[in-house]
Amino acid sequence: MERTFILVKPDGVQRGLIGEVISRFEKRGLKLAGAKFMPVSQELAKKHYAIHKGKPFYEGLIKYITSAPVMAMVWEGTNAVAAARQTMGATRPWEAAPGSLRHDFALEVGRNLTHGSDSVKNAEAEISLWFSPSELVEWKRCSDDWIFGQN
Ligand code: IDP
Ligand code: MG
Repeated sequence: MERTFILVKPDGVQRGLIGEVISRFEKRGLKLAGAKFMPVSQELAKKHYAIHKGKPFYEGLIKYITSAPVMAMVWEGTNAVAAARQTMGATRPWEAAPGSLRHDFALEVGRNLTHGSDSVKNAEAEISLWFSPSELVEWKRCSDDWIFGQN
């Protein structure tokens, strides 16, 4: 089953929105495969955001993501990458669809609450950057067939 990597960024943690973010993904039907609450080192932040190196917002982004703990998570489900991005909303909160997390809880692009992988390939790379295999849980959820079932 497809997996994606999600972060509740420092602003979400500081604002007490970890539960809200988890709740949205749970209610959507995505299934939790791993989670840890942790500080982010400079080294990890730079690896995670390597693709943005050189962009005008890069230094500020590293400062932001290392400024307080984050909730790092792996969620799985049908089209997990795209579904999670949709639940998060567009990068710029003022362009995010009503009902999405970034629409409902953010105003600034530099304080946009969550990170979510943007492709299956990047999801795999980010999951292995942030989690060791033993930290990921495979489990049978009693609602799996009611959410992932095919007719
Ligand atoms: P994403 O988080 O929706 O995938 P990316 O384009 O990958 O968006 O950018 C990574 C993060 O960098 C964004 O979530 C946001 O926090 C920050 N960011 C992106 N563009 C800007 C900008 O123009 N100004 C300030 N921060 C930005
Ligand atoms: Mg991105």
